[in-house]
Amino acid sequence: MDSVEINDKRITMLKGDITTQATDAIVNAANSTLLGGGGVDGAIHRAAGPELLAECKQLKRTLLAGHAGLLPTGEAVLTRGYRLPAKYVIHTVGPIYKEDSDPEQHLQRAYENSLRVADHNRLHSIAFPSIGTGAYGCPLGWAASIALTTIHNFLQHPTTLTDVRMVLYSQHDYEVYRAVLQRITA
Ligand code: AR6
Repeated sequence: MDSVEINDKRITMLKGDITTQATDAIVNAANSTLLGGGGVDGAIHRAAGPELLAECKQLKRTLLAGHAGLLPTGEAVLTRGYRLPAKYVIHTVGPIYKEDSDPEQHLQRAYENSLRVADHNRLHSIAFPSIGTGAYGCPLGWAASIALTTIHNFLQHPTTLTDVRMVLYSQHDYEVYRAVLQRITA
């Protein structure tokens, strides 16, 4: 199943590069430093241009000053999208699977807080990558189940969001997410 409708809202699975999505926001699977990195984080910073890193540095000095300039695992912050087709980037941090004290709760919070930030800013569309399943080593099926259950539950309540996309980078990831969507909405 590629998509599911909940009231007048839709969750869609896509295979591709999240930096090409023209949604109100795309989500970045960042690390706590917010200074960029590899994987989807690197791709988003390259496509957005240097202004994105400058805004992240400013957030570290202001909003995140009380946390030593770090974004805690499971939290989410918003910046502009600069040269991206998306208007905003919501940066969140997934759990490092083998090191985290409670990876399930932290991955769930990463999705939920990203959705909350989008709703708070009255956004209508958002695209997520598969948070935590690259460098951070989260098992794919486990992460897909948490991701899609959290999104599905969030859309049961009133929200400005009507279009939530999961953008999977490989055919294998896409197929796993599709199967999990089918299972949780059966
Ligand atoms: N579009 C969509 N998905 C992508 C793209 C893209 N352009 N590029 C990679 N992916 P990862 P994590 C997929 O490692 O596990 C960074 O260095 C990728 O195939 O990007 O949360 C950060 O700075 C995988 O399925 O994120 C952190 O240090 C998924 O995105 C750390 O990695 C997530 O893989 C975060 O690790």
